[in-house]
Amino acid sequence: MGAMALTPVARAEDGYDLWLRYAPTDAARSSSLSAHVTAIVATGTGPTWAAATSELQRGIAGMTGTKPAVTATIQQGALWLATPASSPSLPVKTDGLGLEGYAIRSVTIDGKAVTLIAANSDVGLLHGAYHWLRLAQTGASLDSLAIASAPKIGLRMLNHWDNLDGSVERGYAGQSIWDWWRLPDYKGPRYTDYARANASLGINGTVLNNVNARSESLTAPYIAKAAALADIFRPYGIKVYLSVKWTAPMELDGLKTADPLDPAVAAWWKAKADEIYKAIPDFGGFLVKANSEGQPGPQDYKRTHADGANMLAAAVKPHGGIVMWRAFVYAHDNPDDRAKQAYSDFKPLDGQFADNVIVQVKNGAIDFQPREPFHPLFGAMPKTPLMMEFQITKEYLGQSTHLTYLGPLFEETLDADTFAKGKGSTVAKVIDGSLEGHKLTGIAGVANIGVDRDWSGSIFNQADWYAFGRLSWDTSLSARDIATEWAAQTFSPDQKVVQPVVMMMMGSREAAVDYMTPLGLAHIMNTGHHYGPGPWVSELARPEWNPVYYHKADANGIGFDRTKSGSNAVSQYAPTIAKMLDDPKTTPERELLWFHHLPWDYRLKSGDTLWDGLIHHYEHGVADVAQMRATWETLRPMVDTERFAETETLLTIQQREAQWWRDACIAYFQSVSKRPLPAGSAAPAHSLDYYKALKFPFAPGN
Ligand code: GCW
Repeated sequence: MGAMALTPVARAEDGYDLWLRYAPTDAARSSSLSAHVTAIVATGTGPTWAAATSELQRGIAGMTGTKPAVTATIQQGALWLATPASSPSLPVKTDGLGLEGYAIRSVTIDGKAVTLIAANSDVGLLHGAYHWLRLAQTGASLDSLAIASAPKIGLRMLNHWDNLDGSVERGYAGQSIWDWWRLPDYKGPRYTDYARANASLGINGTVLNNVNARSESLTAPYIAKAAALADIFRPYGIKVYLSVKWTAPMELDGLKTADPLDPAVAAWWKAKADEIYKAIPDFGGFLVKANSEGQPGPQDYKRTHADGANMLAAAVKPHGGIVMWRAFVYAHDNPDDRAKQAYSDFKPLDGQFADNVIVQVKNGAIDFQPREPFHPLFGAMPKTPLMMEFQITKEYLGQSTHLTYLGPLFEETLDADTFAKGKGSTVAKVIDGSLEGHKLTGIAGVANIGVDRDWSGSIFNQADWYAFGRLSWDTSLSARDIATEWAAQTFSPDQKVVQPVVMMMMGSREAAVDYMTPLGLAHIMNTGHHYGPGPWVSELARPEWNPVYYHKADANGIGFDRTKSGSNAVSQYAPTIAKMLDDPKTTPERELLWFHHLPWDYRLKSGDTLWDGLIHHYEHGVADVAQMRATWETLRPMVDTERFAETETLLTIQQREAQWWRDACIAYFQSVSKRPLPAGSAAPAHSLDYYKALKFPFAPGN
């Protein structure tokens, strides 16, 4: 018998490692990496230094098979970590890097070539270490490095909509990763891995609990649990924040009121803040959803959002804390266009907020749709710091089954020009504070994280967490470049893998727009769970919960008239934009039906009538998904079995459901337009009644 081949232990590619896989590289790359890290030179001490050096060791060991030593002496080919405190004779300047940025430089010290990672703080070094590892994993050159990087936005946050019972509102990746029941004692390894993943992107804050908050999270046992998490995250530069319920003083301690101007209420919050800061000295502050979707708030006491925010802000101010006050408000007794209500409520309050309050505004004025015009509050409250709220979890974009990469959505919003101070007043400049000179700046993403082994419900959903983090650090990055580096780290730096993956990702969001809500349509998803089509839904108690409210399709046409002769939502934008959006001819077609109600015979730029064009968009969406599937199939030999098969199956679901969206929407719109389908378009597979009868009582995340 000949020698038996040893079966290699299969590398588990179940997605747990995210983009920090540090997979073995080929021999040439491996020896180049080893030559660039003959040792890690580190003279600082403490948990953040340990996190940085052990991450570098883990990364190099994974990629090359050899773990470099950590030493205090510089040698040829070393990777040298240094702050002005650890190395007083630092050969590079660190001014301009702030407390979180870093420089990476190829330098020669005493005749020895080394790669220096320099920063003003330990956390800056950690960020620099992750940047270097990104270069290493993506196959970039490690020679002649001259990198300097610092974030422009101060607060780069995840918002968890996680409930104390372990469920996650709009979560599609399993239960909450916070094991509230066994905290503060049991601190599983996932918490550290969560911190590593976030630190690798520069995310520096996390709101642990749902904005639909329970007051129990402010009780002593839960403060202790939050403190345990804060202790784990601290070395990674991540602060903990909590969502608060407005009526907590009444619910927890029997106060008669939650009126923000009542001194007893203010005193309660002050004492509560003191209690929290005793347990978590670097606690970040509060996030508040008030007077929105049934949540209590200051308006219940005839006070304004500013009254409420400022009272809380005073409570955390002595400790350096902040208040993030959400502008996601619309009221059941307000008959005005829902898209206008946040602006109407908040714009008059500009200038009234305390200096440690930041108003958190969703990217669009309705609710995280596949496409929305940027929120009119951006650029409209010059005296108030505004932070962005994106949704990473894909409530309206196919949840954890559809591949819809959100990078292009984030990028489109950040690059949108508000014209608030003339051309070039982008949303990115509003939120990084540069447009109006604000120091308090922030961006938040509603997390898509759960206990699923792959964290995010699918491998490709991880890219949305990644893209959010990267753009938070640097809003000028392109969605394409981010997809490219994500694909290289997640699958392989081989261009034969990266290019097709990036192609799939970059077209995926527009495909979803096309098969769900083309030409500026919005919110025609089925009710409650928001999964699948429901353009016919019209029976819900509140008008603005019904899809028919949003599309207004009838025998004559379709779309929501937000022009001067309609709801006049256009007037909430700067005059240049308002004028452009008031006329369908100058409105970008991708937002056409968001702003205009148009006859079915309206001519699109393609020459199609609106009716025919709508059908064609639905069909493009379906065809694009078929193309994505075909592209993925070409990758079969190059992607590990487990992750290949998952994506293959999910794309099969997506194609079937894109077809479902197309057929159900066409069946419905045809029932109102009474028009024939354009030549070559197939009739829906089933009757409208069939689609209406589909029910999903146990859809996740609801
Ligand atoms: O529209 C919605 C979601 C809710 C969410 C709300 C919000 C947390 O469907 O689940 O509640 O937005 O952002 O407050």
